[in-house]
This record gives sequence, C-alpha cells and structure tokens, in this order.
Amino acid sequence: MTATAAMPRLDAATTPATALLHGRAPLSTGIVHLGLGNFHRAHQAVHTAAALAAEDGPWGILCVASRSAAVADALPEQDLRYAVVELSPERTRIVVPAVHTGALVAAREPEEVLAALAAPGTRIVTLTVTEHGYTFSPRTGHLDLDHADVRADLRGDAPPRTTLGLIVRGLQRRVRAAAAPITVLSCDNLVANGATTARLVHEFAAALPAAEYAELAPYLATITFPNSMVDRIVPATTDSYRDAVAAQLGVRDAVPVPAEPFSMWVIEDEFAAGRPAWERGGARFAADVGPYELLKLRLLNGTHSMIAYLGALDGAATIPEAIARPAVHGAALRVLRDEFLPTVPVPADIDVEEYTRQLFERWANSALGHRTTQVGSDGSVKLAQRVPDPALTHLAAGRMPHHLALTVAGYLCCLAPPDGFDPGPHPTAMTDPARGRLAPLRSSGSSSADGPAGAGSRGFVRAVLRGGLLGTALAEHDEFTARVAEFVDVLVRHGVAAATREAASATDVAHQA
Ligand code: CS2
Repeated sequence: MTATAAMPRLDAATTPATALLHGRAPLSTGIVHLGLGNFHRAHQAVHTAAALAAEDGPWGILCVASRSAAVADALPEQDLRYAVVELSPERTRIVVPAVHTGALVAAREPEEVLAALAAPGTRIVTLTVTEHGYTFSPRTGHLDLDHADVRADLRGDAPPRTTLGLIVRGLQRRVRAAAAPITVLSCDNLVANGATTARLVHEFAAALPAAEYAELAPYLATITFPNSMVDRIVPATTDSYRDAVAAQLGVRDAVPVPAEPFSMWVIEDEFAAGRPAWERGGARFAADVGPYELLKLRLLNGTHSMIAYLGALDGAATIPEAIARPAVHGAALRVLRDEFLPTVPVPADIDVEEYTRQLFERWANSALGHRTTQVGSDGSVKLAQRVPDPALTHLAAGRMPHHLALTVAGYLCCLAPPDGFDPGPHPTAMTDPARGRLAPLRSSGSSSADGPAGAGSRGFVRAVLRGGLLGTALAEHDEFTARVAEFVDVLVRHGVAAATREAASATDVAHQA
C-alpha cells in the first residue's frame, strides 16, 4: 500500500481550515451549473466560494455533468469537496472551494436535473459546456437542425440530450410552475457568449410545436443572458496533481483540479433574479463585456491554438515546451501583435503590453503541463470562433493574414495529414468532431483540383473551407485558401521552423510595400 492510499480521504472533516474557501453550511442551491468539467471547478466555483466567504447568500451550486459520471460520482464521496491546485514554477497553493450542493449526471438523472432547473430557489443557470456543447452549425452559426440530438430533443424524446434541450425543457417547467424569472449565464469561449446563447435558446424554442412555443415565449422574454469573459488556464487532472494534494494537505483527493494562479472573470450585470456578490470574489462587472471577450478570445485563445498546432507538429507535448521553441514563440508573437491585436478594441483599463507579457508568462508556466493535445482538440469548433473574423478584417483591408493562414494550415496538418506524412503522437491524439469528415476530403480534394494526390494541397484546402469549416465568408477568398495550402505544403515538406520563417518574411515584405 502506498503512503497516499493510507491517507484519509478529503471530505468535510479532513479539509484543513487553511485551505478552505467558504464552507459555511448549510448552503441552499441558487445556481444550477451545466458542464462539470475542470474549468467550472477551478473558475466559477472558486470565484463563487470567495464571494460567499465575503458575503454569504443562497448561492450554492448544483453541478451537472452531461454524460460522464466519474467526477459527479466521486464528489459526493468527498462531501462535494475537491482541491484546486494552483501551480507556478515558484509555488503550489491549494484551495478547497466548498460551494457545491450536489452533483448529477443529466443522461442518468434527467428528472432531478429538470426539477432543479424548475425549483423556485434556482435563480441562475450557468454553463461551461465548451463551444461544441451549443449544437450550432459551424457553417451557419445557427442551431443545427440536422443534428440528431437536436432533433430528438425537439421531438421531446427523453432524456434530453443537448444542453439547449435541457435548458428549454427546464424553462417549460418553470412556466408551468409559475416560477420566477431566471438568468442564463454562459461561461464559454464563444463570441458574444450571452447573446449567442440567447439566440440559440430562442431558435430552439421557436422550432418546438407552435403551442409549446406560444406557452414559453412570454417567459423567455423575462430571462436575461449576460455576456461574460472567462479566463483561467485549467489542464486535465493527472496523478501528479493527486500527489501534490497528498503531499501538501495529507489527504487523498480522487478529483483535484490543476490551474494556473491567474484567473479573470468579467460579467455584464444583468441578472433577472439576483446574484452572488461576485465582485467580492475577484470577478469584475462591466457594462459591455464585448471588448474584453474579443481581446481574450483572439489574443489568448487564438494564439493558443497556433501554439498548440505548431508545437504539436514540432513534437512538443506541452504548451510551455512549445512556446520555449524560438520558431513557435516568434510566430505566436507575430500572430498576436500583427494579426489579432489590430482587430480588437482594447478596453481602456487594459495595458496591452502588460497583458501580452503576462500571456507569454502564463503559456510558459512549466509547472502546469498543459498539453498541446488538449488545446488542439475540437479545433473545428474553436477555430471558427477565433480565426475567420480577424482574417476577414485583414483581407477586407487588402492585407494577407499570413500567420492566421499558418494556424489553419497547422490545424489541417494535425487533423488530416496527407498520406506519407506522420504528424507525430501529439497531433494524432487530438480529438475533433470533424476528424472523420476531413480525411476523405484530403484524398478527393487533392486529386480533383490539383492533379494527382500529393501534387499540392490547394484542392483539399478549398474543399475543407468550402465545406464550411470556418464559416462561409472566408471560403470566398481564394487567395486565403491558396495561402493556407502553401503553408500546409511547407509544413509537410520542410517543417515548422521553415513555415514560420516563411510567414514572417511574407509579413515583413508586405509591411515594407
Ligand atoms: C484553450 C482554452 O483549450 C483551449 O482552446 O485556449 O481552454 C484556454 O486555456 C482558456 O480559455 C483560458 O482561459
């Protein structure tokens, strides 16, 4: 038996008081959270616990996993406690946020989840279901009515399979129970995440049978959907973090969450039925979150994608390893400064030099081990939020965004490598809902438009972009398609360093012209 196995389990009795954030019982549920990933547990839960520690209120969080029971089942065994392991090269700090009131699995306990959504005490529904969880078509941005799960949910099959289905069925119950208005707060990396969620909920409701929509519509008008910008780098859990908890707290935690020390949350203050004093727990309120969201989505998330794809192709297992390579570091700086930054309105209280410096420091956090595979996964839904709008801004001004084209090329080399090219273990381990669709395009695209397969990637890239990977507008720009294809070929034939040199010199030539 190892020393850790002999330790007591983390629970209410064994949580060291010095690590505890909030923890005054009994909590009542005011928030139902959909999406029990690590991000929620290291971000919203921590800010909420800190807010409640400063100003108590009826804001316990009932958290709901969509399908996976692993965390939802482990938490009750630990009295809903878990450790957030904040790591930097300088120190490890552990906090235990005690704000959860229950943990459910929607696919297994749909009735309990719907009852919680309809309960009078529930005033806020929060979401971290990833870009993927909003079931919109990346091509149109609208609710994906061809999606089998969306169709099943619109038919009313039980249990609801999609987040939107669950929310709308919960709202219908609130109407029938004459419950008070509620707020739906998206905490995902989507452009205008609140407004987007509102639009998709309305699209779902409008696709219901007319009588159901008529019953729901007046209530929908009372719901608010504030926009919010969320920011904290949160890797996946591994045994090394379990060991860190054991070493520092002397307890066994089956489900700790690693996180960087940095955390930021900016929210629009539009709550239909109250909220925790989140400003006392490190969050900020702003009248318009749009500029913060764009800054973060492009400078952080957009550059992050580039680092992940180029780093993974260059053999880097982690983001800190990737950013330590001069070619990746240089390209990341150029895409951030030359291509993302000019497309965002910088909020007045952000010092962009300092923000950029901090980003590079955060990516270089070697204590965190954030994997390129994790950031590179789901690129087909993530890139659609990060690349097309800034690319179109440059193209409209007559400039080629070489580094954005390189980012897309990096993605394609990872997810749909040409025959005979081995992208290595990290790209191969990336998961993506589009993976199965891309490979066939690779063989048909390159042979139809460019002659024999292997003669160039132009046809393949054209087929991918016309297929709607990055929306419809960017696919109209043949010169962008051509640039992506050229970078695919350079990456495949000459590697990452050559491709970044090519992007940098093409940008310099354009600047001098
Ligand atoms: C990352 C984000 O995986 C990704 O796509 O860019 O998860 C990123 O770490 C967070 O948004 C940081 O706030």
